[in-house]
Amino acid sequence: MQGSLRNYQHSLIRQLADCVEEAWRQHLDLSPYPMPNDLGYIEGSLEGERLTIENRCYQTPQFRKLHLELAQMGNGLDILHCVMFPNPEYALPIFGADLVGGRSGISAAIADLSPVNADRSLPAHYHQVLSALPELQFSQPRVLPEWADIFSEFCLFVRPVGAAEEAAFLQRVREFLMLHCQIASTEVPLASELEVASTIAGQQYYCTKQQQNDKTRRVLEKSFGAEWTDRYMTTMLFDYVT
Ligand code: 18B
Repeated sequence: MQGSLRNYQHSLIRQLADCVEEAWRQHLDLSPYPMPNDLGYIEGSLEGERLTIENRCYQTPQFRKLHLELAQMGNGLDILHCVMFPNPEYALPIFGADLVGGRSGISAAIADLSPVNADRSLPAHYHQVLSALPELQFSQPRVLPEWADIFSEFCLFVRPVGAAEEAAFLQRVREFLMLHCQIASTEVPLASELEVASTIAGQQYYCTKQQQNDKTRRVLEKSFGAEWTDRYMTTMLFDYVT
């Protein structure tokens, strides 16, 4: 995986992108994910703001789609977006992360292992390990918007201030990823169709909520227009099995 947009992005974005790919390569059996040709590298500049997007996607037996996206607007706004969509035959939560920032620092750093089962609680093993991690203190915690009822009690949402908080965020996301990849790689498929239907419904709920993020929508619309953005958010960022 050669160098890319990340070499020109905020250092926390570069480090998190490297960390995600390292976890995937180390623990998972990656195959290419059939991505529409025209979505690997995208540039748009409808209203004058040039937005460059780089997508990488893989699949594994346990994951329908592993998606890492890096984006940069002009030279000012850097974004990392990552979602690990489980194959719905496995009762796994959804790992998701979003980093948004630029020159003056990262304004939003979000990471979670989000439950998708019927009672929207994490599987016991996840809960046990995550509860045992030391609680982190950030000087600028952020408040989730109304649509964001999909996240777990372990969700991190902060504006990291300074090198120590950036490192703490990165380390916690590394812990999420290691736990998740380790559990996922030994997970066996669900036996009942009813249970599979329930994870499908949970993933669908997660995606429809994420599609309501107007901050994401607005950034994409400025460079690509409303129609393209709607299609991109529903087919590339947050698509689901029905
Ligand atoms: N997102 N983010 O991925 N978003 O994709 N993101 C923002 O400082 C993009 C995810 C999440 O406060 C902001 O306020 C673009 C995933 C939440 O109302 C901008 C892309 C998760 C918020 C963008 C992208 C996720 C948020 C505002 C495509 C979680 C707070 C930054 C490349 C797992 C929303 C700021 C709020 C914020 C933009 C969460 C500009 C364009 C996977 C909760």
